[in-house]
Amino acid sequence: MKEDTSPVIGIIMGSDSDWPTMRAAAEICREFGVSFEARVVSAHRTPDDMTTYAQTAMERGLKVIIAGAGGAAHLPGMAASHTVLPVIGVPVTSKALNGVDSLLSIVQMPAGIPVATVAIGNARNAGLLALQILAISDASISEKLLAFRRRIAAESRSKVVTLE
Ligand code: RP5
Repeated sequence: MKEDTSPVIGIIMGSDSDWPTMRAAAEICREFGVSFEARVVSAHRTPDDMTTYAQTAMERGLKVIIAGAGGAAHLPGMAASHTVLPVIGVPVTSKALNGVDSLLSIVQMPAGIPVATVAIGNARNAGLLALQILAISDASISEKLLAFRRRIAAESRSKVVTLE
């Protein structure tokens, strides 16, 4: 997926193996016409890069960071420790424990350093939450979110269940 210029949403992940999950966050940003960047930044394999990424994110113009990782998923929390930008964590499904390890690694942050954690594998919701944060000060994103909600409400109302 081609990176956008002047990104306002930063999507980072511990490995390229997280991309099949994390691309849903990028896709919803693109659907809404909001610029993003997507990078592999590992808390364990490239810790200095992770630190630099988070420490310079705000001055580069990012408004929200979405961070996904699996297993010993320290990336979202460590990124959050280096910035006051909101960080949304995406627990990626792991081979050994189906992502429960990722979820617990991300959600159990100590007091003072929050990470907004979405459900295991739900990068689309992470993208939507990032857009909702931006919508606080961007009426055009807010209007698109309201239209999106109307659409999913209509889809939900159109569902029919029957007892055969
Ligand atoms: C984590 O380890 C990554 O976020 C990924 O979910 C997991 C496995 O990484 P790879 O071994 O596939 O690179 O750091």
